[in-house]
Amino acid sequence: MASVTSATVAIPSFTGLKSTISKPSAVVRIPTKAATSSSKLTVKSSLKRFGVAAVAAAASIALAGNAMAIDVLLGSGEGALAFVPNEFTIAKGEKIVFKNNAGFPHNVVFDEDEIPSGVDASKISMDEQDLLNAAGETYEVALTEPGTYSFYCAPHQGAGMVGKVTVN
Ligand SMILES: [Cu+2]
Repeated sequence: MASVTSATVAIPSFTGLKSTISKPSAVVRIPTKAATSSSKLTVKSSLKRFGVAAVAAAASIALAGNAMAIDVLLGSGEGALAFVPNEFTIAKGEKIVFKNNAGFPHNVVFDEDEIPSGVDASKISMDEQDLLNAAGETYEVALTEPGTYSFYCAPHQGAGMVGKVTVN
């Protein structure tokens, strides 16, 4: 039971961030309704603590493996021109994998006016002209400077395809 609990604590931090795309396998494996609702409480409290103890959470994420990454879908399953999730928090150095999903072409451009000072937007962005044209194509980036970054999809910025990531 102890190991199950720690698994549900570790995964929800990412389940929350990954939003709809992640498969909550840890929850699925729990057999009873009572266990499921208690694991939801665990999820809630761990997410709350995530903000308060961001440093500790980031440390445990780092310990969990250097291959940690968050997936962000380009285009929602319902066909909306949006990043899913469009607002999330990650540990510095954690990889963001933008995955072309629907409504493409898309791309990922960081707003040079809304990233931490000293960060070169062109080094973390796709070229405005560069587009992901096929389902499953990805663009990966790791942000190493803590702060808040805004990004958008150049073809769909006017349609509201924008996002924000906080790096701790
Ligand atoms: Cu787009």
